[in-house]
Amino acid sequence: MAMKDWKSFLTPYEQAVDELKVKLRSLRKEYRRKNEYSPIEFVTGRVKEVSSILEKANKFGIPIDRLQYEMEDIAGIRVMCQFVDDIDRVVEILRERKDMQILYEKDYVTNVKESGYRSYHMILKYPVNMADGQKEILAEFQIRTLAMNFWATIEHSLNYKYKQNLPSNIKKKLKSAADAAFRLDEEMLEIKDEIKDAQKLFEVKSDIISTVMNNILTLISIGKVAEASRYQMSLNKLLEEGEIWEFNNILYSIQRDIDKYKEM
Ligand code: 0O2
Ligand code: 0O2
Repeated sequence: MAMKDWKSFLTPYEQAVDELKVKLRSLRKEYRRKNEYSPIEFVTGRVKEVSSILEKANKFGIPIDRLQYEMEDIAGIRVMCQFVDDIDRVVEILRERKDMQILYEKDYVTNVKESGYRSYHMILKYPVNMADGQKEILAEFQIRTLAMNFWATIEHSLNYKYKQNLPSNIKKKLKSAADAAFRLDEEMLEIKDEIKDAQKLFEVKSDIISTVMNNILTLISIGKVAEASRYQMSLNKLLEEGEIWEFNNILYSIQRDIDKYKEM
């Protein structure tokens, strides 16, 4: 296939990756807006490089004119989760969606690959609307924890360097690193509630601080500069170690002052 043809062949895949990234990132935003825990930490996506497509087609004996039917990961979306059980939630959410059709799933979280690789894969059919009409393409979701992602990224780059012929000492090290990543996920899951509470606390604090900051700006805008700098100093003192109730006290007090000045 000439390079110009590759460009037009890959255009719908690029469109699909862009759309799917927006859709999955929006899910995260929606959870955050509702102040709820998001099972999605972050999302990345890519269209496979032409050289990797050719290499894979060669390995699996896929003729170029069958690529669109037989190569499932030309469009790839990666969803990273904080905890192992978030993966199940993401999978359930994706199974319910009406804008894509899940064809099949590969559970490498339970059935760890020989290399030590863990991740949950979903292969889907996704319609994209191009200038010359609708086209259905195949895409792959890889859903994994941050620890699984860390391991897979390192292992992938080593495999790239050694062209699949990893020296046995490195293979052994990677296997034990995979076990360590697995244990990390297990241990993090045990303290998930604690971690979620801490994250929630952080979010609540950030919300209060930004409201207080906005109120300080309001005070300045109505000419109450001295009061504004008094509140700014009180806020600064709390920033490192302040408790939620102390931040709330400042918030309550500054809002009361603003209401008072606005009535005058
Ligand atoms: P935010 O606010 O940082 O979450 P694009 O589609 O252009 O937005 P692109 O080219 O796909 O982004 O970039 P990439 O490398 O796929 O990264 C996509 C998003 O994942 C970016 O977020 C990165 O910040 C985020 N990301 C990448 N690696 C990590 C990581 O290790 N931890 C975390 N938490 N996020 C990561 P955005 O979309 O810029 O927004
Ligand atoms: P890329 O784009 O470079 O990541 P296979 O040859 O069996 O690995 P298959 O049968 O198409 O490939 O499907 P599989 O096993 O589900 O793998 C598809 C993708 O999962 C791979 O894409 C990798 O991204 C990822 N993957 C699978 N096994 C491993 C592994 O052992 N280590 C790492 N780091 N990633 C893995 P590609 O084709 O490698 O392309």
